[in-house]
Amino acid sequence: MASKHILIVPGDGIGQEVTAVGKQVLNKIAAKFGHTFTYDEALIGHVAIEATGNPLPDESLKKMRKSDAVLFGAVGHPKYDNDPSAKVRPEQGLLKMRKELGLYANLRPIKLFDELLDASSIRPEILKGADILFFRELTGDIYFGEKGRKNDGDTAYDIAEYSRYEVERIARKAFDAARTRRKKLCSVDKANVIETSRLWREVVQKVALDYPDVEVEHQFVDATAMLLIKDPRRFDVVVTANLFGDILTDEASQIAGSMGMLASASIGDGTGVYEPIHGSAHDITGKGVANPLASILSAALLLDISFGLKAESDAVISAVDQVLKAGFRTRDIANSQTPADKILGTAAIGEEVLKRI
Ligand code: GGG
Repeated sequence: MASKHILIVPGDGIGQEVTAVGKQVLNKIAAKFGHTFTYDEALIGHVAIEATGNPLPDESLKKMRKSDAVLFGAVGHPKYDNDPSAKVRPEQGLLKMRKELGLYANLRPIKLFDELLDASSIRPEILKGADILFFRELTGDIYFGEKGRKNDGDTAYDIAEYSRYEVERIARKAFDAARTRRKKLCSVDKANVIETSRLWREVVQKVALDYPDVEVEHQFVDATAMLLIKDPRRFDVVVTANLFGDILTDEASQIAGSMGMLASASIGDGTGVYEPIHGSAHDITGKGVANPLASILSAALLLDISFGLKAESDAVISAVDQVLKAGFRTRDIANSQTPADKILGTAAIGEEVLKRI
């Protein structure tokens, strides 16, 4: 029987709605399997700025460090998107959390549930069986390098930086994962143009020597963007830099039918953070229609990776599968054939998952 302390960090917009459902799922797992999960909450993002002026208050960081795992929602607010001169922004909280907790590896499984073959705009015969595990490097690259303005503000710059050490540690995580899957690894870069990508490729080639059982290919990011749509089943484990991973996994979410289906795990030196890959989606906030399945699947990753509770994690994934098999959908994964009474809101589809755990 496990006794664990989980920090719930809903953040902004639909983060609040979907994380509430993720927490219900964790509660149900604790009750069913006899574990004791205790909870606390912390602020991040726009809600933290409103309350304290800081997108990641020290108190939140302290609570994260003391927890066994964090279930996180999303950050963002349209008011900052339309104000490029804003000095304090919700996303700064997200980046600081990743840096301070040493969360250098972001795992993003792109798994298509068979029942959602018709939710994707990609042809089913190309898609069926697609199953990719992305490793997005999370604490380096252009996101964390020096940035600023010069020439009286008329020129802007963001510096991309990677050290050998940073590339090697994410590469090793990805190779280790490839060994447990189809033993295929694709490293994505832009080594024909970018210096950090040349170092990236050099380091991955060196690490590959320690994994002779893993088949390695190197692809440019632009070619990868095309191949994900043309032939997604050719990929097994994909490892890439922060910016490329951010963009490619949003694209790859269409393989799984919707951004609302993609969970992620951010791991590294300390407490792991689990979150849907989607953002705060203010256009649907408060309407009760957000898809909570990515948060539920993030809770499944939390149980497996941070707590080692594989059977419990599988029970969550199986419950999601059964809900989809029963024909239930949220708006984002429904199509013109979905009966109206099968299209559920956030809380109702959460209830269907809970019933099947
Ligand atoms: N749950 C993911 C989230 O809140 N995304 C918003 C965002 O700012 N993402 C940028 C990033 O992931 O680097």
